[in-house]
Amino acid sequence: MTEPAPSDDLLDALIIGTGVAGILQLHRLREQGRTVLAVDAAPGVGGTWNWNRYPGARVDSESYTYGYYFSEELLADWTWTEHFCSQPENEAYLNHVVDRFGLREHIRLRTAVTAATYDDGTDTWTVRFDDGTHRRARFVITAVGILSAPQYPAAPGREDFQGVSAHTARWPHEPVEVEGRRVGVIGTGSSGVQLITAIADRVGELTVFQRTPNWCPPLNNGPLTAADMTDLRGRYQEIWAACQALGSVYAAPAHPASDLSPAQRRTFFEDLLDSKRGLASLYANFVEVMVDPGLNREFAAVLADRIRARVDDPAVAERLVPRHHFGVKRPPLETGYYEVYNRDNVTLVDLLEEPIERITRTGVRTAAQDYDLDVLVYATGFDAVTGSFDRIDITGARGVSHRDVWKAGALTHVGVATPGFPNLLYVGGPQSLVGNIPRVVEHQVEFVSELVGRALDDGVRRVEVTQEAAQAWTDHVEEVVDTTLYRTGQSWMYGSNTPGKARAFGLYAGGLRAYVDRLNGIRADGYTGFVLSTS
Ligand code: N01
Repeated sequence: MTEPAPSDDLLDALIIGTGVAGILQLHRLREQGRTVLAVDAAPGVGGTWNWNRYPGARVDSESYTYGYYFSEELLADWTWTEHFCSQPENEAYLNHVVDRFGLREHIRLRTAVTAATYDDGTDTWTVRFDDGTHRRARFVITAVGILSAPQYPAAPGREDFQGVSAHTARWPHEPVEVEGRRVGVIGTGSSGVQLITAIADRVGELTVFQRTPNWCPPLNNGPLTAADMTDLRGRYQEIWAACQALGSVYAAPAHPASDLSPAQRRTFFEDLLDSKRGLASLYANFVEVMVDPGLNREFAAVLADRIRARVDDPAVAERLVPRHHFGVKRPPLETGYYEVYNRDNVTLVDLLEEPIERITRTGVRTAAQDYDLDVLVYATGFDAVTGSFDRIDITGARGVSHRDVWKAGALTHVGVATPGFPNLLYVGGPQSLVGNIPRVVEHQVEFVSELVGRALDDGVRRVEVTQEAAQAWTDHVEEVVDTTLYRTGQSWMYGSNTPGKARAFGLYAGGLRAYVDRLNGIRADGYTGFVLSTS
C-alpha cells in the first residue's frame, strides 16, 4: 500500500470511509486529479459490506438499483447473480470497482480516525489516526455511514460470557462455528431476521431473544440468469430514471386508496406482497399507508394474517405480530423467517415478558430463567445516524466540538455540511434520504465534488454553511416527517434505540426527487446557504 504523498504534504481532501459513498467520492476527486487519501478502520473496503459479514447478510434494494451508475463500462461488465445479492457478492463488487478504477493505492485500511481538528490560521484540517500518525488536508469528507457504530445491550456481564460472541456488524472474518451448537441471538431487526433464517437449520438449538417484533414482508429474491442480465443491461437508464423519484424502481399507485373498496384493497395488498420484490411494500404501496393510521392497519392486518397462517403455534405467532404501525420501523425483508419458529430446535423468548437481566458466564439470564449458550450473537443494531461522527473528536473553527453541536440531533444544510465546521463535508450522512443509500449518495458526491473542485480551482480557502441555512433544512426535515406515521415510531431513525439520545429524525422523508431538486437549486443559485471565502 503506497500513500499518494509524503505525510507532511497537504492533501486536497481526506475521505473517512471506503464504503459505497467513500469509494465513489474518491473516484470523482481522483478523476479531477486531486491529491486524496481515503482511510478506513476496516481491514478491507466496502464499509457496511465489509463489516456485516454475518450469515444471511444481503441487500434489500435490488442489486441493480444498489450498484453504481457512473460508468457504462462498469454497468456492462458486472454480472449480478441474484435480484438481492449477498454480502460476499456486494463486497466483491465494491473491490472490483476499487481495482477497476485504480483507487486502491489511494486507500489506507486498518486506520481508524480518532480526531480531526480545523486550524483557523491555515484553513486546513489535521486528521489523527489510531496508529499515532496524522495527515493534513484542505477538505475532509466523511463517508462514515449512518449505520456503522455497533451498539450492544446495556445489560451487564457481556465480558463474563465464556462462549463465542459476535455483533452482526463486527462479524469476524474467520468462520464462527454454529453447527450443532446452542446459539442465542438478541435482536430481530433486519440483521437478526437475516441471520436467524440463515442459521436455524445448522445450529443445535437456537434461542431468539425478541424485544419488539417487526413487520417483515417477503423479499421475493430469485436468481438472475444470463438472459435477465442482458435484459437489465438494456434497461439500465430506464431503471436509473425510475429510481429518481423515491430511490426505488417502484412507484406508488397513481390513484388514491379510497378509489378501491376494502375487498379490492385487500387484493391489491396481497398481490403487492406476492408479485413484487423487496421494499415494494413501502414504495409500490399507497402513499397514504405511511400517513393514514386506518389504512396502515388495513395493510398490517394482511401481514398479520400471513404470520398467523405460517406459524404453527398460535401463541408464538401472536408474539411475532407487531403492535406498531407498519413501516415506522424499517421493515426487515424475509425469506422463510416465520417457518423458523416451527422448528423443534428454535425457541422464541419474548423480552417484553421476561427482560434480559444480565449476560452470564454461560449465556443470558432473563427475569424468568437462565439460557445456556455456546454462541451469543448481538444483532442489536447501531448508534445510528450520528453515532459514527460522535466517535471521532471533531473540532471545528474556534474550537467548537462537533459532538456538542449535534447533541440535540444532526444540524446540516441539505445533509452536506454543518455551521462552524469549514471545509468539512458529508456524503451518505444524516438528513438525506430514507431508503436506498447509493441512489442519494451519487447526487451528494456530484454536489460535493463540484463544490470542492471549484473551491480548489478558484483559491477558495473556506467553504462554510450558515446557521440559518442549516436550521432551515433541519426544520424542514422535521416538518416533512411530521406529516407521516414515522413520527409515531420508536426506531433508530429517531435515535430511540440508543439510551439517552435526543429524539430527532435523522433522515429526509421527502423522497429522492425533492432532495435532489434542493441540491440542484442550491448549486444553480451559486451555493445558497454556503459562504465561500478566498481570504
Ligand atoms: O438493527 P435494528 P439492525 N435488548 O436497530 C433489538 C439496515 N440493515 O442491525 O426494536 C434487547 O433494526 C431491537 O429491539 P427493539 C436497515 O436499514 C439492512 O437489525 O429496539 N433487544 C431490534 O430488534 C436496518 O433497519 C439490511 O425493541 C435489543 C434489534 O435489536 C438497519 O440496518 C440488513 C436491545 C436491532 O434492530 C438496522 O438493522 C441489516 C436490548 N438492549 C441491516 N437493543 C438489509 O437487508 C436492541 N435490541 C440491506
